[in-house]
Amino acid sequence: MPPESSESSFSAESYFETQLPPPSLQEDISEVRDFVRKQKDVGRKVVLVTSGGTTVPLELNVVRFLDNFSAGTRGATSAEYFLKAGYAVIFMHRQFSLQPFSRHYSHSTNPFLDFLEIDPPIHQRLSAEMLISSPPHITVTPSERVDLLRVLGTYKSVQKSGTMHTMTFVTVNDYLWLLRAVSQELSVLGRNAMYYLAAAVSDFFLPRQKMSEHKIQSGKGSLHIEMDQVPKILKPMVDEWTREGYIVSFKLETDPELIIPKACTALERYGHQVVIGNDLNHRKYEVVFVSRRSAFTKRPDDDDSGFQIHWLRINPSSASSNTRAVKEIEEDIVGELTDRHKIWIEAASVRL
Ligand code: PAZ
Repeated sequence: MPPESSESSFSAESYFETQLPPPSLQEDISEVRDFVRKQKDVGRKVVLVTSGGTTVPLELNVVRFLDNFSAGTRGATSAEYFLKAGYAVIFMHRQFSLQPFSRHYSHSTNPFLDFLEIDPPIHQRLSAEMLISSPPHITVTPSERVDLLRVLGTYKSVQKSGTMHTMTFVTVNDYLWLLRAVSQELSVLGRNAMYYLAAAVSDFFLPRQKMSEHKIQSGKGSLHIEMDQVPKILKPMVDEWTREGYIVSFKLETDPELIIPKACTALERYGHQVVIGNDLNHRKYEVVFVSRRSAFTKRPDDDDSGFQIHWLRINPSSASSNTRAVKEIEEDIVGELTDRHKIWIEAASVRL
């Protein structure tokens, strides 16, 4: 039997009334405001990409916390494809999770020290004197140069154009406060804003009023913690925080049978534009787009249900978890979304 969960005692409103904002919130907001204004001035579309997992602290002076599996691959990879498609990107990610561009040289899968060479080769420790008097050159292993130049070149040009703004969260509380604030700032762009919510956000949390101030002590047998449900923020996001933005949420399941029904329920309940469903073990090569059917998004293969179901698949053997994957499914996800977003923007002018 799955564990039972009781009704959430927090609405989004009561959550923000009772839980404290992260200390840097005001600073973060003013940086985002500046970034959004610059993009608005040049008429660039902006996407907020959320990425990585959230923690749930168990103590106020936090020693222990719950976490989840997400490395931030989906978000970091998608951000690169959005930039390539001409969007400006607000990359809101879990601290230390993967980031666009540097993800190609992740310390665990492709450590950059492994393809740097000392020229001329030196096989001993370099003394401080040598480093100052005749420092050797550092070169890149020839077989790695093309890839590195491609990544580095794009990274530098994104930096120069100022089209990516990065911000970090750690806890689910940081995430919720930031998401609300960034959404409100982005709402000035109306339909030119997209929200791509790929972060793996905890469904449960411990309100600060129920947290122990200090490290939870052992010695009293097993530990029982009752968590509250994190408020469903997609509803206020659609109704209050954003104005006509294009909102894409993700639904992760481990039981594939649940993906489409749960995506449909979410669309009915919250009224946003797309749910992208994915199964934990197949997420690198298979996702499903679920959306409400409309005259603007109708496809020839649609059935008569109120929902449009569209699978995106790539060859599993080309979608290795290695950073040198031949093909990344995020390229197709972003391609599909940017097409849909364009139709969404054009639909507004048709209605006028
Ligand atoms: O970060 P990652 O690439 O390892 O995983 C991506 C993902 C599975 C977290 C994302 O595709 C997703 O489904 N996010 C939403 C998860 C959820 O809260 O249902």
